[in-house]
Amino acid sequence: KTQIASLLKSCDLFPIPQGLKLSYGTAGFRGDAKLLDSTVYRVGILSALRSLKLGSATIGLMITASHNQISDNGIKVSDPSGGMLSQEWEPFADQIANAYSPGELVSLITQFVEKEEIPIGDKNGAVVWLGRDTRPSGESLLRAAEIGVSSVLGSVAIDMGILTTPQLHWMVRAKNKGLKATENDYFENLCTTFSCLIDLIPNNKLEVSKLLVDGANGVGGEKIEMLKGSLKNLDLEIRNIGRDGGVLNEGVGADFVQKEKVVPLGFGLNDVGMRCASFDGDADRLVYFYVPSNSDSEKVELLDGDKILSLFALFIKEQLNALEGKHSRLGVVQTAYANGASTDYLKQLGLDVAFAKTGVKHLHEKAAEYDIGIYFEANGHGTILFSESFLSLLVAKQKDLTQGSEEHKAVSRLVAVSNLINQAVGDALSGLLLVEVILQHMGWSIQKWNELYKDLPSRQIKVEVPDRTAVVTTSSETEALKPLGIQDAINAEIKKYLRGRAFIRPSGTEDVVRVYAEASTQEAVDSLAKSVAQLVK
Ligand code: NG1
Ligand code: ZN
Repeated sequence: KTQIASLLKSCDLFPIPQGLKLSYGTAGFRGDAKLLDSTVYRVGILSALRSLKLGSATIGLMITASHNQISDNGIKVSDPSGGMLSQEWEPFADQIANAYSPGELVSLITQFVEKEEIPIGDKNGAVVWLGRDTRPSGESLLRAAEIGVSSVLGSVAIDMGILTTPQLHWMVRAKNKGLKATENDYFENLCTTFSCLIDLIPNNKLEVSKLLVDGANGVGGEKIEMLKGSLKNLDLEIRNIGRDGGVLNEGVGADFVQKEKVVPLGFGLNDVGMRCASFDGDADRLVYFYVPSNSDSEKVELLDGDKILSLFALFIKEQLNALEGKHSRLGVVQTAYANGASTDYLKQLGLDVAFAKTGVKHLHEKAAEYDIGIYFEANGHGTILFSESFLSLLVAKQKDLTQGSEEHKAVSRLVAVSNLINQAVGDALSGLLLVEVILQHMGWSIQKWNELYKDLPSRQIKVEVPDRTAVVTTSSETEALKPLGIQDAINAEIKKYLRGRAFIRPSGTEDVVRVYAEASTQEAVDSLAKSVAQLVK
């Protein structure tokens, strides 16, 4: 009864806006920040319940809308493992986010608590760590989340301040493993493991050229700036840190560079040939690019998530090849948005290439099936997962082998990579450090790395439609089942083009239907994408 009274009281503070309809989607709830108080408050309640259900394990709650415009915001939940909220709880998240009256909300919660046998009022309460990106709306939304958490009896919400999404996931994971879990520990871990990998580079005499970083005017630029002084063998120049009037994600950031394939603001012809990296608004995506030397326009050569994946795969494979004994299972995971040329390249390397649905929760799950699973979305979100059992094997080997032997070095590199790279979720900071180490290891420039394979010309278009749920796809997302007949029409278009490929899919984060197309030339692919978009309209 006290619990119900507490919920009813706090619920009145956050009335749900008229007509609001939200879905947990590919990456939590997102929308216009002004409409999200009630949603964030309710997800606060959910995360407290999740913690109670899992024996008071620490849950993370991140307030961000990633690469979306600054006036948007959103919320996503990190499970104790540091991964995304278990998909089994998503329907409950949808229900409570959309519950219209306080009465309905409380009754949904009561039913769910009973069904899941969640121990409310036990000695140990819930623990929820809250983080937010640099959006101005973040602070008041964070307060709403705190009130949501605290309205579940005995629960504590801890404000961890402004963080990148992957930092919060990393901290939650570390905390639940009983490891050091502050932001400082996160930074320290990056520095030590990076330096360890640098020391393992064979005859490293390379003069390292400067790396230019586009911080998307968001939290990632700020954080890498804090790290900058402590990184040996890396010369960084960070732009778009969000001072000097730059606006978050506006003409800057990984999403912009990947979709438009032009330089972000603050970069231009003066930077010809330089190695550049771009983060998204919450620093869980990373892409690289350079301005080609023959350029007289804003166009860049893009090295996207697929190319980062290929670089990582090549390096990991090289280390695994140096190991004797047990055959290890290395797999890579992509989505339908992966460039066809990257898939061909990875297969030709002899790798096991698996496909997952869009959204990291799907890729992560698949990658966890391997000893080492590398996953990346083309947009630059990805990481490398090491299975617990394979990692213990490596650690044991590292102790047994003779120091200084090639095999010992290879094992040490793999162990260091497992510590450097964020095991919870894609992380632009740790991803950048790994790319930099590998390029130094190989002695490669960004241009040389880009030559691994040549992207097939591709085009992505967003189509605004009255109801995006009218598009229903197969589980692989590459064929549309509804509207009836549309797939036949798409197939007929594809047939007209050499190496043509195209598919449509409703976005899980924006109110649009996405069209993706590939073909042998840019003119061809633009025309293919356009005609498919016409079919959607
Ligand atoms: P949607 O809007 O569902 O396509 C987008 C990205 C996903 C993922 C999420 C979360 C594409 C095609 N889709 O999802 O890969 O990153 O945002 O940020 O890039
Ligand atoms: Zn993001």
